[in-house]
Amino acid sequence: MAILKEAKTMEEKVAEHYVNKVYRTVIERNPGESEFHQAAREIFDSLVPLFAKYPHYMEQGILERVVEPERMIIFRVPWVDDKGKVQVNRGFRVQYNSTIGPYKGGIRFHPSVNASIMKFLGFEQIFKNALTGLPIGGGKGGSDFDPKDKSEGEIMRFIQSFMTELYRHIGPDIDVPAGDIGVGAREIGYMFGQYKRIRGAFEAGVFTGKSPAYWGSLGRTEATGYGAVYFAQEMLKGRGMKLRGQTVVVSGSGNVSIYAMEKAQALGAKVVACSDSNGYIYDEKGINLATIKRIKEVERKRIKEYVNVHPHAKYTEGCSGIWSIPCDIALPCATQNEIDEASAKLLVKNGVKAVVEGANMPCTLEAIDVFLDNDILYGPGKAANAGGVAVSALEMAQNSMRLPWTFEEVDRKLQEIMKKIYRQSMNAAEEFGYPGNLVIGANIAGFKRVADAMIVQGVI
Ligand code: NDP
Ligand code: 2IT
Repeated sequence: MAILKEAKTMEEKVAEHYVNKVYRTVIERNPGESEFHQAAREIFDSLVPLFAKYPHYMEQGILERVVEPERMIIFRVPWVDDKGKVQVNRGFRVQYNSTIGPYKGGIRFHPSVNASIMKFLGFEQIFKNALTGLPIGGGKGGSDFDPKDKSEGEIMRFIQSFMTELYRHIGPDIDVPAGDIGVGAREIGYMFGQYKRIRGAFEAGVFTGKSPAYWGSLGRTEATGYGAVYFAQEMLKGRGMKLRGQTVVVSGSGNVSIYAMEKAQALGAKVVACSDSNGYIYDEKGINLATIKRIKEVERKRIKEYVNVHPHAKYTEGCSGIWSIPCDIALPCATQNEIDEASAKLLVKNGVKAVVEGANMPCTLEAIDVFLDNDILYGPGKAANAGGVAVSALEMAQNSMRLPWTFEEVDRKLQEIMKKIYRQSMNAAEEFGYPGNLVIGANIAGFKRVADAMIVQGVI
């Protein structure tokens, strides 16, 4: 067992035996899908104390049901590149769980996308969405399309082809996609345009993360990064600490990273490093965010350009070295498994106080163990990065009302939601005998909400 060191009581031993049995089925049914196995292992281990106290969840077979996606759609995406050559990518949508709302979750465009990554993200999304307290089920989608070396025209044509299949599976009350790695407001715009054209109806609520020009929510762009920092603030407060004056390292330089850096800086922290998939920059004077935004959001170039403008800063090739920079707070905001056991040990050795996940599953199970064993504050992604999908749900609410809220109103609601997720997770951790353990707390709180709703809906 990784998260839960050892079952303490007889009831926990019974529950442990049960989750291990279900876990073996997951491995057999999904051979070779290591990311999915990892996400399942973390959640399953966390649920042992819940099942020990409330065995009816085991009797109702909730775990067996919830780990199996309601459906998974895999489709061909043919398109023509700028040279006139036919290209074929693979598209995915995992419609994981619709117990408490329409399937909801982002779309990822990255060459690594496969069934394992889709399922790990979709499975996590169910419990993350439940934690927000808003009416959204869990889903995820994407493609192995790599937007990086593509022209604007190629990206649009690819998306139009992608949507020509996906449109039949989604809808404002069915499945509501949004962005993730490689998908931002530009890509959502092309998806929405094609959906509207095929569907012949203006259904604003079918996507979130839209441009505010056509009823996207103000504050959605900032929501995941801001939310992660609000969550970090609550964690620090719990130990009598503040964000002000802390040194922060943020991996990535995409949507989540940029707005995590913006909020951390606004609250008085010093952000000294960020990265992309090629390397990282260290700026001991503090990262100049205007430069990062220009390079990444406007010019869509590589992070190493930063040192051309700020020659005192240092660029290093390779990603994992960023975790060797001493910091008080680490915010992994790039991708899965970016902090392994060795990086975790290095962070601890260098005095890290809190690790808060802006990305989904950025820490390996071994890394999480290192943080928990050393009593480092550890904020798991499904709680800490839930601000993005929470504001997505607020976007759906505004679209249903056909009325927009101000940025301030959305931001105020986001802060309340992040505080509530923190409190809920801490309370569950305490109630089930693991005080302060936010992994166990967040997983139990999220799972319980979905499981209770599944029970009252019958065997579904
Ligand atoms: P973006 O595409 O905007 O940015 C991703 C960043 O991570 C880029 O800097 C990218 O570098 C880097 N990156 C991506 N893949 C890798 C890799 N394999 N190795 C190293 N670096 C990599 O994505 P987001 O900011 O939206 O997403 C970041 C993370 O946050 C993901 O885990 C996502 O699932 C999660 N998340 C996103 C939410 C959202 O609202 N967008 C909500 C909740 C979680 P490069 O430019 O070189 O590719
Ligand atoms: O991982 C995530 O929570 C997201 N990519 C955001 C999903 C959403 O529907 O806003």
